[in-house]
Amino acid sequence: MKELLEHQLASLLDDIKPGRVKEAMQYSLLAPGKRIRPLLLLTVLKAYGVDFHPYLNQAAAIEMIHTYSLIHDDLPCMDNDDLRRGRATCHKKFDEATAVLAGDALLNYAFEILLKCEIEASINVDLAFILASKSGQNGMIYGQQQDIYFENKNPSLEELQDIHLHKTANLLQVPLMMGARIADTASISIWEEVGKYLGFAFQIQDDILDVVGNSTKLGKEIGSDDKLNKATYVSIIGLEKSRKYVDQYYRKAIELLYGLKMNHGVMLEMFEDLMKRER
Ligand code: GRG
Repeated sequence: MKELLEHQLASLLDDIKPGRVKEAMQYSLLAPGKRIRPLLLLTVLKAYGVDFHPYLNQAAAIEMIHTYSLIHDDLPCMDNDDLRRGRATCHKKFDEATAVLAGDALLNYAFEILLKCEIEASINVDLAFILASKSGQNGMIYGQQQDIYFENKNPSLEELQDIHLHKTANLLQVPLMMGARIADTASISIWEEVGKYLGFAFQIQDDILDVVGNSTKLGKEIGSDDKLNKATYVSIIGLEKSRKYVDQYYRKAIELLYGLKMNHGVMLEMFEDLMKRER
């Protein structure tokens, strides 16, 4: 599944006009990311017994939006990071203008690809709507805004959770909701809920790894939250309680999965990998 996706990501960029922006798009998109979001879509389809092969472009579109967000998040005007996915960040490898444009280009190209897919038009529109709304100013971008706003401040756990919902969970909800729209439309809101808890767990795990993780395995510098004076679950309630929250949120997501008519084992396998993640 992952190899097919990697191949699709690379070949989709063949059609881009040559130049530094294309090189930067290739550099960041084809870097060794975990591909969690696109694999979640393909895994949901598999769990419902739907052939995932016709949906590789939808999966690739989600990864493009995710990669654009990482490129912009690393810029000096945001988190100012030097390392991402084990490599120099896009603006370090190229320059800031090229990195901004590569992010913008991936954002637009994601929708080009999605809208060109030859599937039923009403499903296509719904998939594009899910991706646009969850990654826009009512979703991921709002989360980024709040994340920046709360630097050097002391947010409450509720405020922190609101950041996590938008910055992280919203884009993890996308593949689950897209998969549901394709395979089991009536369950979209349950999958949205699954994505919310998955996102909460995933972000707290990320904050834990930023303190106790291994920079080589993670492919990025650790201690970045501390450097930017960002409050996290770990800084507010400590490591042990944060680990309990991770466990609790994964459990809530998994409980919801059992209420759905599909092959639970396929989905659980992926969730178990995520629970054990070290990067
Ligand atoms: C629109 C100007 C503009 C910026 C958008 C929203 C945003 C910038 C950035 C958010 C990026 C971010 C750090 C989100 C938190 C979620 C998270 C833990 C991302 C890392 O995801 P992984 O671990 O990364 O799946 P890989 O590299 O494996 O894909």
